[in-house]
Amino acid sequence: MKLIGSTTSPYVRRIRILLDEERYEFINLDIYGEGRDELRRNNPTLKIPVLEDEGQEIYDSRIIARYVSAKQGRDPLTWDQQNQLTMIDGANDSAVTLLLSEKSGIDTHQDVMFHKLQRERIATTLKVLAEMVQEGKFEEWNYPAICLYCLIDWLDFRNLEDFAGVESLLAFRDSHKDKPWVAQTDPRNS
Ligand SMILES: N[C@@H](CCC(=O)N[C@@H](CS)C(=O)NCC(=O)O)C(=O)O
Repeated sequence: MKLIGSTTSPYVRRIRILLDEERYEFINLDIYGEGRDELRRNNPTLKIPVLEDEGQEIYDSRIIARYVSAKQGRDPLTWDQQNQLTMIDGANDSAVTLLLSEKSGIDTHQDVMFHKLQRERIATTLKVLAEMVQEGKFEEWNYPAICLYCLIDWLDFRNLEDFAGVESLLAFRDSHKDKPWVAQTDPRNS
């Protein structure tokens, strides 16, 4: 099994944590620099993660997680868990968009519809996710909880969110930060 990704991507980190003790090769690419040709050879959507296993290539963390979970004999996600993932991915995709805009020299704090829509989505999803944490809906350390962890820790790592009013998300993050695969995949140590 081979996982193509980077040490900073929250989408890759969730798969690395899910893979846990599995034996696999990790290819760490700089997808905006010298690793881009390798990415072009492996995924026409030009995104990470990509998983390769027994001649099968799989794109997108959500599909990779389905593949890995099935191999590990885990139960499929419930519809409510799928909705949790959709909220986490909604916030994560919008935050990646804001980060790439900033890296492109665009001021994302201007009064521009596109950036306001991203910020609104991040705010609405984080609010609901914070309420779910308070209600105990992320108590079990399962795939949605891993994804939430990777999102919150990445927003903090990239200084993209001040977490005002959604402090329970930081408390959730802190309660899991010393777990073995979590600590080993901390993007700050890469
Ligand atoms: N839906 C995808 C999103 C993956 C994604 O956006 N990965 C980022 C890295 S954090 C990426 O490859 N971005 C490249 C780009 O947007 O050009 C998944 O869950 O795997």
